[in-house]
Amino acid sequence: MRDFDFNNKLYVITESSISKGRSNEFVVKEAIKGGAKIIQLREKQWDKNKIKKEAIKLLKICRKNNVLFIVNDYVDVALEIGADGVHLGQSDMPISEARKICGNKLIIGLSTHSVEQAVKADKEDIDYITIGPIFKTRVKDYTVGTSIIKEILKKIKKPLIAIGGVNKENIGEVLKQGVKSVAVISAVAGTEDIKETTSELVERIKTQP
Ligand code: TZP
Ligand code: MG
Repeated sequence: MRDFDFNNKLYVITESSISKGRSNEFVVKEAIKGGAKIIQLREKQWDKNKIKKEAIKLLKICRKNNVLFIVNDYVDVALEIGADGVHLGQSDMPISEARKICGNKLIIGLSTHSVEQAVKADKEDIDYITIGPIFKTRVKDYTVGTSIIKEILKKIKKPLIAIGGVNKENIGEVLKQGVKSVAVISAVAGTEDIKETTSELVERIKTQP
């Protein structure tokens, strides 16, 4: 799976607390119907056991639909259930340690929040890099803006994915900076018509400038 093509993809991340009472299974199924090609389970308030159980269910849905499935934070859970990858942040375990644990069995993605972090991440044994929050979002108290994307793209080789406050209204500004893929939580999980919104975002990514 480490040869997955991260270009021109919509990456949908779960967050059950903003999903209007709908289950992650429902959100994921609808997002996949709309054309999402990467799904991440990200539940910061849940314990590991609950995450593992949920991950098994979501992995099954993703497998059936040939969609990539990534677990946030837990390398061991991702490995145990046979997920495609794990997503780590700047304060999670070092990439070298994570890679030692999983070998080439998992894709590793890393969150970055500055040019410096992205350039450093590009030298690590990882498969994609996220940059954000581009716009204002619930989970962080700062933004990095859109122009950082262009700056980072000049300096790195690994696939870059923009995240943070991206939605139907502003995705054009993000894609204009040259990034090929975008990750969203609330734009999909928090919208009424998940399938329709996903397919609009996917269409914008496919037809980006
Ligand atoms: N990392 C940077 S911004 C963000 C994460 C996990 C949250 C993105 O959520 P939303 O709802 O798409 O702004
Ligand atoms: Mg983390």
